[in-house]
Amino acid sequence: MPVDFSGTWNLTSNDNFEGYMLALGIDFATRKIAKMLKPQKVIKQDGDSFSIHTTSTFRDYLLQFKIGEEFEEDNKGLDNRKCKSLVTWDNDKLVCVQTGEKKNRGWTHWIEGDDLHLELHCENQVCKQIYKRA
Ligand code: ECB
Repeated sequence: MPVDFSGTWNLTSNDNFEGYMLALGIDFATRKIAKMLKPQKVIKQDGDSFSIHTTSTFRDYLLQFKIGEEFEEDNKGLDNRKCKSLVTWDNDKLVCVQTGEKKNRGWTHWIEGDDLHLELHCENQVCKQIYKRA
């Protein structure tokens, strides 16, 4: 049985979000607002189907996918670039590769103790986030 990421999770730490946003070319004004946010993730996991809803007071982002099935992701409200995304299991880690204009783009989720971890990477930048159960 794979890990169950289902639940509601609140951001408690956000290391180098600025560097990640800079790598994505997010403008100064948007970065200034975005780095103040404490987003919440609502994750629904049903077999190989996932829904990850990231919400905040500024913008929301909904991602739905199936493990092993590549899909077009539009990153609407984020950097608005389209990419081809593929999510797979690496042992108990959920790994997404986002192929497109930006090199080395993707993210990894895993659970450590009661915490949800997320590493977001783009080009040479890595943002490390930790979420606690709501
Ligand atoms: C949606 C809440 C954050 C809104 C930030 C607004 C503007 C910043 C623009 C671009 C920065 C890039 C990403 C923002 C960070 C989080 C959004 C979702 C990151 C992501 O890919 O999460 C994955 C893994 O949980 C599921 O989509």
